[in-house]
Amino acid sequence: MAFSSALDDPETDPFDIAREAAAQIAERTGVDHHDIALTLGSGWGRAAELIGETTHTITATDIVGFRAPSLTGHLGTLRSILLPSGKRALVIGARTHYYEGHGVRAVAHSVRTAAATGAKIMVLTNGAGGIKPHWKPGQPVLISDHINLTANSPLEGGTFIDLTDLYSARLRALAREVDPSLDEGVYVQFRGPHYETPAEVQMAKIIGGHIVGMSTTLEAIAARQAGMEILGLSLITNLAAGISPTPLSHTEVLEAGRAAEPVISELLAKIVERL
Ligand code: 8IG
Repeated sequence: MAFSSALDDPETDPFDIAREAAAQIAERTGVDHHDIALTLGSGWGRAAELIGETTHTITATDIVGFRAPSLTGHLGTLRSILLPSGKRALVIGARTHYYEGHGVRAVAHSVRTAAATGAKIMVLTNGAGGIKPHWKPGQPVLISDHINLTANSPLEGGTFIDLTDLYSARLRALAREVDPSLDEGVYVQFRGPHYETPAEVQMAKIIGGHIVGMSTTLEAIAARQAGMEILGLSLITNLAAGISPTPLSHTEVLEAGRAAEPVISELLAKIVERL
């Protein structure tokens, strides 16, 4: 049987594919170990230029298990960056979203690959909708916890993993040393790709959510399984449906991301300096 990705074959072990991907990255870059990894979501892309010196850029689809991103505004590269501290960062500009329908292995692959390169810290960033009414488009917030509404998990079989303090309190405190004004909230992942109805946003609020998005929770679970420490950051590009008086437009979302990009990228670069 032909599979469009090695990950689609149920006989393969996704961790073997991740190790193979990490070996390919080491071969392409000559860097056999990365210390931290960052997934840059909408609005966060410029951070790659600010955190250090990019020594290698790889087209993600050249690495086993990675897929071409389906969306403009999302990069399709992997970069190895030398940080001022001498540490190495792997920057993932190629996120596969759950809503693309390629399954949870495809979603978790970049995180598992990052772990296989040696990364002990996973920084997950995204663009998202805000539920707290005083939040403004363009504002970055820390993810304190999540509610996964995908009804899925990247874990296979009877794998029971504790998710207490999934979004590291230590790393959140460290981010607040850089910017004490950083607010935080519970991230609710919907499947998407449609935005929520106002009623769904009210549900998210009632169950304890503050941020709505279409990524991150499955990646965070996979990162925890891989033993990584996780920092989650959302750029609030829009107030969630019904919180804002105006309907959501993807163009406006991208525009808010672009406008905030220099500021939040600098924030992220300063945080990474301390990791
Ligand atoms: I950017 O309002 C962005 N991504 N689910 N809802 C969801 N995802 C988002 C939103 C939003 N804004």
